[in-house]
Amino acid sequence: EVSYGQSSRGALIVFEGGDRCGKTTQCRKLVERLRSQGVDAVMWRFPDRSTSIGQAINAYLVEQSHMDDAVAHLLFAANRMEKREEMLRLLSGRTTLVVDRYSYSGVAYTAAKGVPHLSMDYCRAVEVGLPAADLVIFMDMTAEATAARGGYGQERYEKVDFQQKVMKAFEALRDERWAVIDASGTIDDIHQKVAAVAEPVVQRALAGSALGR
Ligand code: DGP
Ligand code: NA
Ligand code: NA
Repeated sequence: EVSYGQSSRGALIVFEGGDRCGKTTQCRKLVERLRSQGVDAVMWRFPDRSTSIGQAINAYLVEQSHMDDAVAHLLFAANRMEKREEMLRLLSGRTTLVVDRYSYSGVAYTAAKGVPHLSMDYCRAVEVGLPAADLVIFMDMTAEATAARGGYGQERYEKVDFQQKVMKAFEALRDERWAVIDASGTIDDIHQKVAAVAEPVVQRALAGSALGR
């Protein structure tokens, strides 16, 4: 993980959670809110399916292709790494990045597969060098509850038993930068909770004070 010292910069805010937890909606609403306050903010998502690596990932997710688990893991990581320089450039230029999934998904989804040679430590190792998140907003919802949502089951990982393992893996990754938010409420209630944890982090980054919360 890269640290940026104490100069004024944008914040890196990451949303994580299981599939269909509502992250994407909340990312959009947070970016809108920050912009309305005059904060330069953009939304990104990983995997970024627009790059050539992202297209290979998309084919894998929609089950048009098979890949060895390690290869899939490395491609997801490479898809973040190919954005590394741009992320650092934007953050140091005081743009706040609101990112729909990041390295935590990288570790949790692969670790949930239970492949012996793909340990959590191995999974983490290939993420080294990416900018560290200032805040991780974890959208907490059970695998059973998300499975009841529309469109569920269309992609490779959208299966209840697998999502339960993903949620366990996420639990093992939690640290002091995480804010766990109940994702079963209304869109507006969740948004208020998100804003309450995100705004101070953004202001601190822009003010150039110490990282984190
Ligand atoms: P989304 O577009 O947010 O629904 O993500 C697509 C799927 O890819 C979702 O099931 C989560 C999974 N995913 C996201 N990042 C990674 C990663 O780095 N590694 C693995 N194995 N899966 C990931
Ligand atoms: Na999904
Ligand atoms: Na999503």
